[in-house]
Amino acid sequence: MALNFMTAEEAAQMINHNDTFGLSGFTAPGTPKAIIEEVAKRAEKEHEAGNEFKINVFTGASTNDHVDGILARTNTMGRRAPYQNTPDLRKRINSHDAHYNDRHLSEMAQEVRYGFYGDIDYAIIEAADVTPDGEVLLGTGLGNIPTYAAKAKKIFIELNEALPKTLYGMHDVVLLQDPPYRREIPIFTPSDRIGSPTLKIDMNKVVGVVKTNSLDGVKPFTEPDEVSKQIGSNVVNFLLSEYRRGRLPKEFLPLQSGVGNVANAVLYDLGESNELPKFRMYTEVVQDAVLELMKKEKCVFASTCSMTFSDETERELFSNLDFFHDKILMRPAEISNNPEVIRRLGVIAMNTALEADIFGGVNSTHVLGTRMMNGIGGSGDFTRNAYISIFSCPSVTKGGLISNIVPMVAHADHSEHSVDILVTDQGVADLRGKDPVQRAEEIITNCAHPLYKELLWDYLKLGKGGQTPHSLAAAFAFHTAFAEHGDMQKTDFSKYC
Ligand code: 0RQ
Repeated sequence: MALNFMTAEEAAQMINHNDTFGLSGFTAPGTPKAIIEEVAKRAEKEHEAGNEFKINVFTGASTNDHVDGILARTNTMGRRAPYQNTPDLRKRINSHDAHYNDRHLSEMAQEVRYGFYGDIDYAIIEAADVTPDGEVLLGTGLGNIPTYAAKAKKIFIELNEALPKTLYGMHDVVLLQDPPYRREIPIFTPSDRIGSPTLKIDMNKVVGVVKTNSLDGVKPFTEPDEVSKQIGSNVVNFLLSEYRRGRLPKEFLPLQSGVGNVANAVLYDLGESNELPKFRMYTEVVQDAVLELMKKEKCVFASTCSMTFSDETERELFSNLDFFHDKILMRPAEISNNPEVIRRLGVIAMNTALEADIFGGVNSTHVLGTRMMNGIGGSGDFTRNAYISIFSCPSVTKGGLISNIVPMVAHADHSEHSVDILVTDQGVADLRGKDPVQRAEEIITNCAHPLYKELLWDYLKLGKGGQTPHSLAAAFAFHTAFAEHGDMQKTDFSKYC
């Protein structure tokens, strides 16, 4: 079948108010870059004419400014799932202009197939290549595109000429059967392939192909600050000590690492250690540090959903693809983040908290309990099923006005049942095998900032019994002190005694 080339503007003219899109990609990589931007421009005109015009967007994870940024600024985002991380969309979500359903990333595809999200009107697939009979070579991030392409009534392809066709062989495309027909996922080591190098689509559904030519626009990392470096070094020392004590197998175990500067710093530090063996990753994103570790032959393989490299690193990858080709395999989110596989492989999970409480609960999503930051992302998929689950965060933020160790988290994403290790710049709390009071002692001693230790000890004394001795009246005293005085150090527990 001949490909029907069109401009992004022509594609946008086909869209109606309240249409639902399933987009390829996971973070910026693999996310379409042209059509949605034109839809947003069209929406602006519709809004000026007094017409309602919004679209609903489902993805693999966060996107890029061509999607979440521009749709938020033009107030064109209706429903959104399962994850986002842009400041503009964050504002729309917190003001209820956009309806955001923050979901575990491993579950989104199956829930769309189960029909929980209604119909998908359009899938947009970013492709490096497409054959007339419907074999799509995907780009640098997959997300949930196998499901969106299968469920969508119509498909657009964004053929990105910046993507080399030599990416062929770096994808492992799978569409799971749903219960009661779901079978085991036969991945026994991160490099096991179970699917196809291309995505097969029904060409009868393809209504247009739009050419683009652009890299993903991921910004390079800034040099980690002293606090991030200290957290990174604490995580690495913890892993080393586990390894020396024989609590990790001598072959080591696959790593998952979240996104951001701390995660990147941890990986660089791991590369510096001569004691740790070569390792593999079973993760959802690989960042710049991973490519460096591969060059040093410290990281020998990464299974991921996306290659979230800065443009500079992406260029380096593309010009040395022969070297990296067999070291990275990209899979759909329901495989990269699959609980069954994570549990089987014994993944060591490293994620970031906004705040943690003295009993081990973690808040990763809601600033001061109410304002959405980004979303749970894949952190729950990995945390709940990991061999060891590590959370890290700075001990204080906003120059010490906020303690990230609090009496009770103001929003619970990960419960104490799933969190094994907490790391701050102050040190490491090992929560394994401890009861709630023992955990509190460990966390206050090792992770709390000196500015807040006494207050946290005072809180622990307030509880009137029970296995987890909270004082329900005072549990949010840190947060209310910040709301009233702009400083958690102004917490006054005397009124609760
Ligand atoms: O505010 O932007 O005004 O400076 O929150 O804080 O320390 O820069 O944190 O960028 O590492 O992100 C948890 C959000 C951490 C992220 C989170 C303020 C702080 C700052 C950001 P400013 P930092 P990071 C893999 C796995 C969930 C998803 C996930 C995240 C801003 O890691 O979204 O893990 N995780 N996915 O000042 C009030 C506190 C605060 C606070 C920090 N306790 N109270 N404000 N801040 N702590 C990826 C995928 O799934 C794709």
